[in-house]
Amino acid sequence: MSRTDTHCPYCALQCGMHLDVTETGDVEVSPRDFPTNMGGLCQKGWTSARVLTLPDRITTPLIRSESGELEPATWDEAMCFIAEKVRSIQGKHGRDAVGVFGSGALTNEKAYQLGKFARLALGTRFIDYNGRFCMSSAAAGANRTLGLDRGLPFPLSDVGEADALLLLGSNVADTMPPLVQHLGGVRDAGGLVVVDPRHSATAALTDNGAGIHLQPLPGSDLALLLGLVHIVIAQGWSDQEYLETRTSGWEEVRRSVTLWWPARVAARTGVPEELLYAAAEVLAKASPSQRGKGTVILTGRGVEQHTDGTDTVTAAINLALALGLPGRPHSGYGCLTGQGNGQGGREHGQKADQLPGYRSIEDPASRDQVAAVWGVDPAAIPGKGVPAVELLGKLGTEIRGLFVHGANPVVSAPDVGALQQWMRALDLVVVCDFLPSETTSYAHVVLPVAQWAEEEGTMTNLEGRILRRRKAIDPPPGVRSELEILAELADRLNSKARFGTEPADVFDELAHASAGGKADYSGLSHARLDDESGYYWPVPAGGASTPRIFTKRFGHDDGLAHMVAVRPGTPEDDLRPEAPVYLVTGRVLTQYQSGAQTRRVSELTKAAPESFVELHPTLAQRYQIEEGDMMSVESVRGRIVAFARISRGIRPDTVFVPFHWAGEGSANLATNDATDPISGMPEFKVCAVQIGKV
Ligand SMILES: Nc1nc2c(c(=O)[nH]1)N[C@H]1C(S)=C(S)[C@@H](COP(=O)(O)OP(=O)(O)OC[C@H]3O[C@@H](n4cnc5c(=O)[nH]c(N)nc54)[C@H](O)[C@@H]3O)O[C@H]1N2
Ligand SMILES: Nc1nc2c(c(=O)[nH]1)N[C@H]1C(S)=C(S)[C@@H](COP(=O)(O)OP(=O)(O)OC[C@H]3O[C@@H](n4cnc5c(=O)[nH]c(N)nc54)[C@H](O)[C@@H]3O)O[C@H]1N2
Ligand code: SF4
Ligand SMILES: [Mo]
Repeated sequence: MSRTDTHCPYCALQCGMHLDVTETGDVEVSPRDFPTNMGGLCQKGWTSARVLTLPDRITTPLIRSESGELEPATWDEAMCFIAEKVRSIQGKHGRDAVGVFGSGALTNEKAYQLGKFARLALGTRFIDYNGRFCMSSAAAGANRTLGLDRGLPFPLSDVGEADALLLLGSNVADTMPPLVQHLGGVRDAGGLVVVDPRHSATAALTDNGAGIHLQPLPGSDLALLLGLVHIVIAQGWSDQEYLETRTSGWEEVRRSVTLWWPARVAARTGVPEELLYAAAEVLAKASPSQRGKGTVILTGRGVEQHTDGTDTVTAAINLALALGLPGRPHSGYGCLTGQGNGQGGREHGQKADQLPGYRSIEDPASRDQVAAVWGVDPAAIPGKGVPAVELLGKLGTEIRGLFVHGANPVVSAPDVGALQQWMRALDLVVVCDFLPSETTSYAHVVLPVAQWAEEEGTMTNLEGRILRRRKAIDPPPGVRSELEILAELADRLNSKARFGTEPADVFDELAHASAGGKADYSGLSHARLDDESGYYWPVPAGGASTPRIFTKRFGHDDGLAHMVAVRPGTPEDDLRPEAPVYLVTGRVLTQYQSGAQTRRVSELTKAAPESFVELHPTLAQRYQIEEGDMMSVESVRGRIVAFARISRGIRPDTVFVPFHWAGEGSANLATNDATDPISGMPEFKVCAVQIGKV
C-alpha cells in the first residue's frame, strides 16, 4: 500500500486528505488534519476517489462523425482536426473568432497555461472562465475598496478566535461543512449572524441563542447593510480613529446612510427593526475598538450573484471599515471562495482582462514584463476580452469556435435555454474533460484529460494559501495532461512561444511571470511548497509568506481603504402580477456544481437524487401544491419542472431551486443573464417567476 498526502478535488476549503493505493490498485480516501478542515471531510470528499474509476470515464479522444455521433479517434487525428478547423475559422473570421472558457477547477499551472495558450497560440482576446459566475463581484468590491482581492485576507483560523461573525448569503454548513468547526467560538459567544432568505442549515446554527438569523427579501441585502451602518453610527460604535487614519471616503458613506433609518430598512427588507439593532450590537460589541475579541464579516454567493453584487460587497466592506475591522486581530472582511482553485484561477490570466500575477492586460509595464517571460513582442498579446456572459452571448456570431476546459456551462450558465441554441451554431467546440457532460454533447472534439489524483500541481485555497496537489496513481492509458495538450496544440498552430509540459516547470514560469504583481508567487516552487503546509501570497522572491495582508496598509497606492458610497437597486427581473414569486438558486450538501462529477456517485445521488423546488406551506397552499407534487417555476426565459419540497424555513414569497441538475429540472432554464455592470456577474440569485402545479 502507498500513501499520498493531498487535498480534495472539489471546493475551495481544499480539505487535507490521504490517498491510500491498495495492492489491487484501489484508491481509498481518509481525512488528514489540515488547518482548514481540522480532520473533517464532507461526503463529497469522502467519495471523491470514486470519480477516478467511473465506467464512463473518457479515455480516448472523440470526434463527431458525419452521423452526428462522438466516435473514438487517435490523438493525432483529433489534434489535426482541431488545428485545421481553428486555422479555417480564423482565416475566414479573424483570430478573435475562437474563444476559450476556463475554470476555477484548474490548477494554477493549467490556468496559467490556458491564458497563455489563448493569447499566444490562438491569438484571441476572448478568454474568460466560470469564476466569473462565482467570485467576480467579491473580487471587484475588494479591489475597488481594499485595493486587493484575496478571498480571505487572513487565515481561516482567525474566525475561530473571533466573537462575532456576519455571514451574508453563505450556507457553509452545506457548502463547506468542515468549516463549521471554526464557528464554535462565535456560537458560544452568541455572535453568529446569518443573512439568508432561507432558514438554511447554516442559519440553523444560530438557533438556541447561538446567534441571529436575518431573513431578508431576496436581493435586498444592500439596503440591510446600509441600515446596519446607520445603526452603528447612531449608537456611536464607529471607530473614528481608524476611519481617519486608515480610510478615505467615510464622509460620503456616512451621509449616504442617513436616509436608511431602521424602520425604512425593515420595510424594504422585511427584517424586523429589533433584529437589525440586535445584529448591529453583536457585531459592534465584539469588535476590537469596543475591546471585543474580534468581528469578521464574510460574503458568499447569496449576496454576490446579483446585478448589484459589487455594490453589496462594497457595502459589507464599508460596514467592516466603519467598525475598524480589516487588518485588526481576529477581524476583517473576507469572501468565501467557491471552487477548488477559485482563488488561483483568477490570478494567473484566464480572466478576460488579466495577465499572470493579477496584472492588468491593459497596463503597458505588465504587458512588457509578461511578454519578456513569454519571449514575444508585447504587441503580440491581445487586448482585453469580455466577461463570461458576454462571451457566451457572442457564440455563433462573432465567435465561431470555442475551447472549454473544466466547466459545464450548458448547465451552470444563466438562461441555458438561449446558450444551448448558440452552442449549436458553432463551427467548432472542443471540450477537455475526463467525463461526458451536457457540454461534451455539444462538442465536435472531446479530449480526455488526467484527473486530480493522477497529476502534480498547485491550488490556492480560500485563504490565499498555495497548496500542493499530488499524484497518487497513473492516469489510465490513452488520456493526456492538459499541459501536454495545450503544448501540442500550440505547436500545431505554429506558435513560436514555448509551452511547458511538466507542472513544476510551468509553475516556475508562472512564478517568474507573477513577480512584482499583486499575486506574487515568485518566491515559490513545487520544491519549496513541498516542505511546509502552505504559503500565503504574496511570496516575493526571497520573501516570506503573508498570512495577513492588511495589518499596516491596504492595496491602494496611498495605503488607505477607499470607501465608496453605494445605493440599493432592485432585481433586474422584479416581481409583477404575472410573476409574483422570487426564485433563488443555490446548492445542496451532496451535489457539486453542474453535477457532472457528483451525479455519477451513487452515495451522493441517493442523498440528493433530483432537482426540487423548496417552498413555504403558505405559498404551496395558495397554489394547491402538496409535498412531492410536480410543479413548474417559470420566468420569461424558461420553465423548470421539479417536485415540490415544502418547508417552513423559506420566506413565503420565495422558492429555492438547486442548480446541480440538467433537463427539465435545470434551475438555469429560468435564471436571468443580466449582469452586474462592474463585475460581469450574472443575477443567478434572484428573478421573478410564476409557479404552478403540473
Ligand atoms: N455541496 C456543495 N458545496 C459547494 C459547491 C457545490 O456545488 N456543492 N460549490 C462550491 C462553490 S464553486 C461555491 S461558489 C460555494 C458557494 O457557497 P454558498 O455561497 O454557501 O452557496 P449557495 O448555495 O450558492 O448560496 C448560499 C445561500 O445564499 C442564499 N441566497 C439566495 N439569494 C439570496 C439573497 O438575495 N440574499 C441572501 N442574503 N442570501 C441569498 C441561498 O438561500 C443559499 O442558502 O460552494 C462551494 N461548495
Ligand atoms: N443557478 C445557479 N447557477 C450557478 C450558480 C448558482 O449559485 N446558481 N453558481 C455558479 C458558480 S459559483 C460556479 S463556480 C459555476 C460552476 O459551474 P461549472 O463551471 O459548470 O462547474 P462544474 O460542474 O464544476 O464543471 C466542471 C467540469 O470540469 C471537469 N473538470 C474538473 N477538473 C478538471 C480539470 O482539471 N480539467 C478539465 N479539463 N476538466 C475538469 C468536470 O468533470 C466537469 O465536467 O456555476 C455557476 N452557476
Ligand atoms: S468541504 Fe470541500 S474540500 Fe472539504 S471535503 Fe467537502 S468538497 Fe472537499
Ligand atoms: Mo463558485
